[in-house]
Amino acid sequence: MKTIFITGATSGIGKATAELLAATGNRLILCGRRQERLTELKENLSHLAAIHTLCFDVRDKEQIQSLIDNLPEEFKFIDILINNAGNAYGMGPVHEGKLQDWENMMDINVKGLLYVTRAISPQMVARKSGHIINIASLAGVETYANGAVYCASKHAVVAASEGMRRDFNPYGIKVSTINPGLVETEFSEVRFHGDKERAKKVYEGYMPLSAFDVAELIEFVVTRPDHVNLAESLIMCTAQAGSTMVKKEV
Ligand code: NDP
Ligand code: 8X3
Repeated sequence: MKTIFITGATSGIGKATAELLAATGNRLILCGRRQERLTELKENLSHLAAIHTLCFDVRDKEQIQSLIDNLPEEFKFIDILINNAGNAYGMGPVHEGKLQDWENMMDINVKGLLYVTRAISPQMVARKSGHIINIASLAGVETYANGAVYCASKHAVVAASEGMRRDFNPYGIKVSTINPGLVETEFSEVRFHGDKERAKKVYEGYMPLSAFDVAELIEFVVTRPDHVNLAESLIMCTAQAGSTMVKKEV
């Protein structure tokens, strides 16, 4: 049994991962900003696994440190950190970009991931074991027009993960990056500021990945033997061949 800390567990990829990893009897620390969803998750999964929930914003570095420092005894030693919380905000050319959208993406996707990692990694270093999985994106591997800042934030996650793999190498800590292509979650709804119709269109005419498809890959990555690190994985639906190449039925 492993103690697994998942950020962004209230929706999409993080939620599906929590459900899958609970089913195999792990001890889970599930995080997000929406308390009602965390409560519901705990109610639904507690018969499968020990669940602790933490309601916080990954931008709040002081609160993160204090929550990690004050975890209940049973959940104190974190074996696996899944840095999944993140979103895109807005879509458009840089010269029309909304600064608040840019702040959100950089502060959540990049700095938030780093704050959580900074708070948890020292205990892994001290124990000389641990596994950090960073959810980046296909957008961390290639760029597309109207997505410059989201792509930049995910390229930063890929680069930070490579750096972490080097920093943690002396301590036997694994760092894995997972780069999904199009996954149907609440992602596009958040990107389009709550416009459900526009969000729905992103996934029309082809079968995108589901959150469960990505969760299965995450489960595979975290269950490899100690000497195996699946360092980087790219997962796309069959219809997708690149960020802007999707075969759609008309
Ligand atoms: P969802 O919008 O469904 O889920 C995002 C999760 O992140 C939610 O649980 C949300 O919880 C959490 N989150 C967002 N902002 C914060 C914050 N400031 N503090 C704490 N938690 C936060 O999207 P996905 O499941 O699709 O996205 C998960 C990850 O996968 C993201 O990093 C995304 O960039 C990445 N990804 C998504 C792809 C896609 O096509 N869907 C493709 C490639 C990568 P709450 O609102 O409760 O805080
Ligand atoms: C999310 C996938 O294509 O919207 O990372 O950038 S995409």
